[in-house]
Amino acid sequence: MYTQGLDQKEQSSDKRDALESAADLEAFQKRIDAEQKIEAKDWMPAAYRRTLVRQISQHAHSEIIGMQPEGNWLTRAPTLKRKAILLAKVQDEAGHGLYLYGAGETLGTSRDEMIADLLSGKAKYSSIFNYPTLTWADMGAIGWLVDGAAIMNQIPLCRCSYGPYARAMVRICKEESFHQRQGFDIMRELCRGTDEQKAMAQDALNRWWWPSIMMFGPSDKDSKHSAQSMAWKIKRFSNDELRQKFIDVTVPQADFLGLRVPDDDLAFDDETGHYRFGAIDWSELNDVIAGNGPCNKQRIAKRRKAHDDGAWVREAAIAYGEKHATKAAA
Ligand code: FAQ
Repeated sequence: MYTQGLDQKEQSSDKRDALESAADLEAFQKRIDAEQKIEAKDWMPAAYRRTLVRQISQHAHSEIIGMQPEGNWLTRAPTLKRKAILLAKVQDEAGHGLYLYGAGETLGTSRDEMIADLLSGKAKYSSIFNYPTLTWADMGAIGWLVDGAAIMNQIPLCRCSYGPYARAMVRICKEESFHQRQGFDIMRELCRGTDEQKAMAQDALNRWWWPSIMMFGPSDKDSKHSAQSMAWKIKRFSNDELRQKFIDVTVPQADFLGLRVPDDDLAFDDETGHYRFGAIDWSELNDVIAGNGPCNKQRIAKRRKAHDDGAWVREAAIAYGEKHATKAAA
């Protein structure tokens, strides 16, 4: 359905880069600067296409791998209502993965290729999903902080220059907003509960705070893709700008809950109107991205097994398609 760009894949990316004329590149940038949406069949620089396939596929992989930490609690949710809400949320993440693979396919890379890159370890997914979910309060912290960070990053993506990605993000953001609220609601209930429940909420905040602010990616000075992605209006804000917005919005929410953000240097700066915060341990982010986080191996092993276990479904779908194609041809 979405593979109309596949015909543009025949030449190698180097050849395509070399064939691009200065006039084509200039005309393309003019369209971007005029806020015109780029659509699947439009001409685009090969590097723009590669950047989008990289980002959209990594985004899709994050949604799919991101089902695991919360999926771990589906059978242990404290009430039937909480279980139903969590189940709906985890299913939404699967849907997000599918819309995003669909958006990626419009650029001429098939879903099978994108998934192969995830399973081989070539493609990344968000660092945040390599941390364990130890208590029920982690379901609250993930919804509140991880979905909260995801929304902060993804609302500007609704204005991304590439039409199919921008449009996919609209529905995703609406669903992420529900996810964030259900997480905050879990935290609020725990914080109004017994001392033990409040301590559980605090412990979850302690463990998820720093990984959540690392989700926004390396600092601007180390972000190799930001300058070009912002010039192409794929990214509308830099990693540091979004991180700061998230901190500014989230610290008052922690205050409302009566929880302490685990950062001794956190302080509101009256002059700038923003929170100042402590040094981020970039070595932790680099380690997790390099595959050495607490759960990287477990997450990818589980994904590979799920993929292998689903082989019969893909085979059956192909056989069914072939049967109908033969009938139609006859
Ligand atoms: N983890 O030059 P930059 C969600 C990589 S969805 C792992 O700054 P860029 C919903 C980056 O890929 C969460 N790798 O890169 C949910 C690049 O490596 P590469 C996912 C990271 O692309 C909630 C290198 O570092 N959201 O949470 C990370 O300009 C709950 C250099 O970095 C998206 O994917 C990281 N945190 O900016 C689901 C949003 N950060 O590719 C379930 C779309 C950076 O050269 C449960 N993506 N890297 O090998 C983006 O906005 C951007 O791609 C950034 C990175 C901001 C993530």
